Amino acid sequence: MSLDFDAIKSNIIPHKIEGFKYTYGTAGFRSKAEVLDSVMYKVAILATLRSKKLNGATIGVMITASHNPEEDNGVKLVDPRGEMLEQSWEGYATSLAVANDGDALVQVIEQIIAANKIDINIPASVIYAYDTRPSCAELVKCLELGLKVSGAKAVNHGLQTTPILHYLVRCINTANTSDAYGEPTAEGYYKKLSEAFKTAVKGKARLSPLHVDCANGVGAPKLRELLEYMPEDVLSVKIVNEDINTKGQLNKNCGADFVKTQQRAPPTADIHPGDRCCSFDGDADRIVYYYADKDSVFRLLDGDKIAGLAAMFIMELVKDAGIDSIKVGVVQTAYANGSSTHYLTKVLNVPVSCVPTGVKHLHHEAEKYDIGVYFEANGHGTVLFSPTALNTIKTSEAKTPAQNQALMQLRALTDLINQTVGDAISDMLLVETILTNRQWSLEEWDQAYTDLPNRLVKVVVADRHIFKTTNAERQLVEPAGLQAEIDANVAKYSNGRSFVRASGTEDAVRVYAEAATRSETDELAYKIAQIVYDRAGGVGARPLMA
Ligand code: G16
Repeated sequence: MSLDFDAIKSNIIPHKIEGFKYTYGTAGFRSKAEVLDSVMYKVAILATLRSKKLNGATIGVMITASHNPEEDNGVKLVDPRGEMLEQSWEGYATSLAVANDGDALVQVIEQIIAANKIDINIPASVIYAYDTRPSCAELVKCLELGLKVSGAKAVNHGLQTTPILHYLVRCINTANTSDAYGEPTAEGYYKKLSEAFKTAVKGKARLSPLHVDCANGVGAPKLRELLEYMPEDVLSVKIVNEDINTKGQLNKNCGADFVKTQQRAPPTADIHPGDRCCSFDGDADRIVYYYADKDSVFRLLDGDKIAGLAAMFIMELVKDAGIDSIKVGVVQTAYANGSSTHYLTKVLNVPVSCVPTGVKHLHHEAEKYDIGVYFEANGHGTVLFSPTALNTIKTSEAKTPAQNQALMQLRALTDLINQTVGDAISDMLLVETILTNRQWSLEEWDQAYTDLPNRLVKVVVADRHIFKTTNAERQLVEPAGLQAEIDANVAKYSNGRSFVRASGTEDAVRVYAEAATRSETDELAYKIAQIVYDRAGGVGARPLMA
């Protein structure tokens, strides 16, 4: 169906606030929900164009602001294989969002069509879903208007976690091919993951109950649905923070981002030594684990620890299965704790790459390995199996019962792990698989290495876009001279490391620091935060150590 430019023009939803800076960043568009109506309309048109460009393949649209507070919202596009939108199209998203009248909008659309030689007569297919934010209802209507005027065949998948939407997109686009990913329904997802989990832990004693903090978000109802497919004697889960109906509760003093940045358990979680706990974020694409040690001290097992655990287990399975030709690699970002990188490179002897923040960067780098384990320290990540690795795992014939067992488990892992994007539910099942096989407590898992103390500080500045980085965000290029000042301060601390980057999801600059001791780390983090505040137009209160 061709494009009705008159309808697109006359239905345009204008910006509510003039001069607002719209950018398709780390995780799509993200800001206060009230300024996003116009963006939804245009994202719908972009999804339609993207589908037409890719011969009518189904494109996904997810309305969520993930870990952000409830008043925020956002939207991101999902490409046909379930990955994030191809980077070269992000600029189009921004150009469309900025266009604020019908003529300007049509002009941008025509430019996109010409630059990509899009045949506008190809029918477009788009699916969409949303999280539990109260603002979703109105934003969905704006998206639907955009889909209607651009003539896409659209299917509403309702309330879903971000990773389930990614799964659905891949399933739809691979249906009836040799690469078919699964049944394109949430039930299909639950069945696939639960069956794989049962196989992967077969014959092993179930662990103690896992306490799952769902951030009062969409992860709660979705995890409940998954558990209907999982007998209690295989996995025992106690859900906390599942209030999705009370206004203001989403991500409030709970969830993976709270636990990681505050380095403490949610106040609502009554944890005792020996309890096994984890937290999802608001759209269930991140997970971190934690426990209280015998002295009731909080201990965090973040994305770095999950990457180490997964790499260790998978490398052993590959070896035990006798398929050592398959090479495992790990991808991290600058936020990875120095101790984790040391553990991976020196103890596990696994190659490690460092890329800028944002799962799209990690995902692409992980594709370069036969088996690529990627995790951001914040708990966002997954494991990718290359077509060669999948084929080897599928077709290798075991010569011994031990090889057979390892191959069977690897096969289960390829179904258990969401290959499209980081997924809290799937990652939780991966960690539970490994711990169940080892019969490990969280304390035993934590023995792999000791994190260097670290601190993340948020600094609000007049314009965060003036911060430009290089070397996988480990160094600042602009504002000029700032990096030299950071370096001079870092040099005063043993094991000191610090970097500064603009957030892609919040209007703030992030300062990360680590050092040999907790007090030195905090001192360094706040010193750098104050330098940023003083030199780059700090707004509000100057950062001060609590
Ligand atoms: C998003 C991205 C992540 C990134 C995080 C923080 O997560 O998908 O890859 O690590 O934002 O980004 P920033 O520091 O730039 O704000 P989520 O879970 O919010 O979608």
